[in-house]
Amino acid sequence: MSDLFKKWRESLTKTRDVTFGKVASFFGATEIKPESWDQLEELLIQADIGPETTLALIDKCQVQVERLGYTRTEQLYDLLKTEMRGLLDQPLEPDLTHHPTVIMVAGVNGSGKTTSIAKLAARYKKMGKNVLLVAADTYRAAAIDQLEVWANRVDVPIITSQQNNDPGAITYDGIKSGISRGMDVVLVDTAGRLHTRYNLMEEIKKVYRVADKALPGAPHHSWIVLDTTTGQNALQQAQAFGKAVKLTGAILAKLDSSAKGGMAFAIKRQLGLPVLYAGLGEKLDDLQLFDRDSFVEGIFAR
Ligand SMILES: Nc1nc2c(ncn2[C@@H]2O[C@H](COP(=O)(O)OP(=O)(O)O)[C@@H](O)[C@H]2O)c(=O)[nH]1
Ligand SMILES: [Mg+2]
Repeated sequence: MSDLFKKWRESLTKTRDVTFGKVASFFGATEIKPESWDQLEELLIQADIGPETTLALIDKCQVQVERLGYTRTEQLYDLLKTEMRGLLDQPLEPDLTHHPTVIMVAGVNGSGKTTSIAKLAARYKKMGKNVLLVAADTYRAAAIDQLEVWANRVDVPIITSQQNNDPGAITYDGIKSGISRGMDVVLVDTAGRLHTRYNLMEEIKKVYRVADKALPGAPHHSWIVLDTTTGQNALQQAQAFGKAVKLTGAILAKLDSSAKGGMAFAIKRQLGLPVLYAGLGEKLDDLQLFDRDSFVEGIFAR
């Protein structure tokens, strides 16, 4: 077993123990009966896959079971895993060839934005990139301090301002500074906001417009950080953000402390967003490119 897969498996312990372990134990030397489908449906919904995605999965499996003439639930197990893998992405490292490549990171308060940015900074620095952090979360002084602490730890420069300064202005300055200092990657930490607050959602639109003014085409990537411990709720947040600004990917934070990792299966289908990275812990090197094989094996592995 590779170290990386071990890491995934370990991080998915809660999701496996609380939900997918039950799904796994449904399968065995038993016959597929009409009521088996209802049972499976209930288990998958309980596993936070969401009703819509669950029904789509069940439909696909039913078609295949018919076609292949399967009669036992253990035969259905592999089918289900294959269909589940098909709902997920196997992303490559995102394109970082713009100079600088501007990445905006959004999400609700506490979802894991700042921590994920620190991990991304460490990751890109390790790849040899010059990384600049921009603290555009100007609502809370603590948020600026928190990013500064991370910048010191990762040893990358940071652009900050006073609390309550205009987040658009700091984003503009940050990107301009990234250009003049010849940075490869500029990571912008935006203020956490409730997706239901109209004014704040208008403000984030403005921050995006300002980024494009500072560097036409920016942001090149716009990622939403989703707290996987909130399960299906996180999808509604992403939908609201997606209406305000153009998102290009999702980061799943806190998979290691969530029992609701099943929400990952609904993201591409329902939001049309690839899952790019997963937070598998609180340490700097705990952010990994999303890996669908490790994910599916990890949630079921006994
Ligand atoms: N276990 C775990 N904790 C995380 C992960 N990502 C973030 N956190 C924790 O979640 C909390 C909120 O994170 P923060 O980055 O401040 O969220 P923000 O408000 O969106 O910027 C902090 O205590 C982080 O340590 C993760 O992948 N795993
Ligand atoms: Mg933050």
